Amino acid sequence: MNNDLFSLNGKIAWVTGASYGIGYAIATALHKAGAVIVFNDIGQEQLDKGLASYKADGIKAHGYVCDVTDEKAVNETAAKIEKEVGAVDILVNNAGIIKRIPMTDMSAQEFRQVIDVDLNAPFIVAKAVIPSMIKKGGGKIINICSMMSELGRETVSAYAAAKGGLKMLTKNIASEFGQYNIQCNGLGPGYIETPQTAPLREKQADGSRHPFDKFIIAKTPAARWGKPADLAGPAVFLASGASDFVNGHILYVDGGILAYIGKQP
Ligand code: NAP
Ligand code: GCO
Repeated sequence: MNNDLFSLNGKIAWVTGASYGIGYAIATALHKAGAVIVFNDIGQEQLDKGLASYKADGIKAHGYVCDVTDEKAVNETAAKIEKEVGAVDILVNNAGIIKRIPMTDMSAQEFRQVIDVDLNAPFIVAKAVIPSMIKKGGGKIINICSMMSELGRETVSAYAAAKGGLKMLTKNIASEFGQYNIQCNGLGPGYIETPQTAPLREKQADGSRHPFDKFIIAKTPAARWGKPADLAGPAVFLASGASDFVNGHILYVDGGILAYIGKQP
């Protein structure tokens, strides 16, 4: 097997919202495959924490304060990255939020906030880097989707609508820009141990597992929550030449949860 197939040497990767969590794990994996890492965060304090983490892990990351929902700020950041680091070869639209609120209790403003970060922002950031990707002769866009791109559940209406839309935005970018050698695919993590899912794993007062924690364990063939590192290989695959003929695909990294009816209680 030609190992260069998965090499990212000489590539510049921008991972949005990657001070920690899934974005940090993906950025670390892309670095190990040879990419130069660029990331952003919404605030300077969190960005500095992220820079310190990358440094501690031996990674010289380039960090920028940027709210991905702010089109002007995104365009300015993309221009700064191109000037200071180089044109982006790999974009990972990772930044995301969730609000777990019963739909009839959720305000339209709260719904719009989730759609803004989880769907509008991937559009904005992709739009900012596609022209330079075309100039360079191609590029890779990886949108971090979710099992909620396929399934719903109580309290996550805005998130599921956003991630379902992100699945179709992924397919549309693939359709519109495949002719320029741009591959746009999705990564669909299952339930992963990060700050975003911490409330679903909180120990109960008696020290027992959270009911949702037990539910996910029973629904997952792997019988465990995913770790951010479980996304490393799939991310490198979709960022590398190994996936040059993979386009518009959502690669689920979920331990088999989408394939499984669940263990009998
Ligand atoms: P997380 O721990 O909540 O981290 C989210 C990151 O996005 C943080 O660094 C956050 O920065 C950043 N962010 C949020 N809004 C932003 C904005 N407007 N501009 C710039 N950065 C922003 O989430 P995670 O679990 O790592 O998830 C990362 C991605 O994977 C998300 O898209 C999420 O929907 C998706 N996902 C997660 C799971 C899971 O089980 N964890 C499963 C499937 C998909 P601040 O800390 O400064 O707010
Ligand atoms: C939730 C969880 C999920 C995960 C992930 C699953 O509240 O159901 O946060 O949405 O974050 O998206 O793939």
